[in-house]
Amino acid sequence: MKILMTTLGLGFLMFSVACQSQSANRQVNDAQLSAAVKSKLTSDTRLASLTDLDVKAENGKVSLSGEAESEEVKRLSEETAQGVSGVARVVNNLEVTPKAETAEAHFVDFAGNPVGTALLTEESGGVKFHFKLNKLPAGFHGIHVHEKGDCTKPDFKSAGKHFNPEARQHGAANPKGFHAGDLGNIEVGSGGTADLEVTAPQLTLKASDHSLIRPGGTAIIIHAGRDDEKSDPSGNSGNPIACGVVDKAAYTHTAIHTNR
Ligand SMILES: [Cu+2]
Repeated sequence: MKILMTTLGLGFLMFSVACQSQSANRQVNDAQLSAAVKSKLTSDTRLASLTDLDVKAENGKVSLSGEAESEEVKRLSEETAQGVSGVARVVNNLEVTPKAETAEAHFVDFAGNPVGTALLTEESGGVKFHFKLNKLPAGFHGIHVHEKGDCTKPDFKSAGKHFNPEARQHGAANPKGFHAGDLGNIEVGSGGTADLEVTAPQLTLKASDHSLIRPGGTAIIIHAGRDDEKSDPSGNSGNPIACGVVDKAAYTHTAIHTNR
């Protein structure tokens, strides 16, 4: 009887040791598998827009969470994870959060010194411009989108006329107005800086004859004086003092906070 008990006890001990090492192995395998899947997903350029990606693995079952830019990216992520050796099943918890259409402009003055940025975001009511400007003369300045993406120094005449796809006259106060590219005035403070938002209802960043993203591009010009918002063609706003080409480069947070 005693021998039987001992044998049973020993057997149980061996069984539990085996179980423990099996579960330790499984944990190692799970960690390796999730790392392998994560590395595969993050190295795939088609999935570059995945953010906050988290991969968990449990006995060959792999769960993906984070944010995907589109349904297509979500589907491709699942397919890619499924292709990793050792993956039995993929639970796709990726959330689809479309990125806004954005563009940016980096302003320079007549000497080429950087004087601030504009971040452009497509919204339901038009294009929102967030200006962060510095080293400009205090006071009001007319500001417009011009029809060519060319800021050749020092006078910026290369940017052409106001962007005006509807062939209207200048200014919101003009009965025949206004140019789609008329952005009114910005006020620069005594320190030479401005931080403000303007929304232009007739502009878009999407494909359209009102799009700022067009062959030859567009530019934003800041003028020396105040725009009276009625005198054609430029509101008597004086010479251009700063210019920035509208660029649909990927928006980065650092871009708007550091003046490149
Ligand atoms: Cu102008």
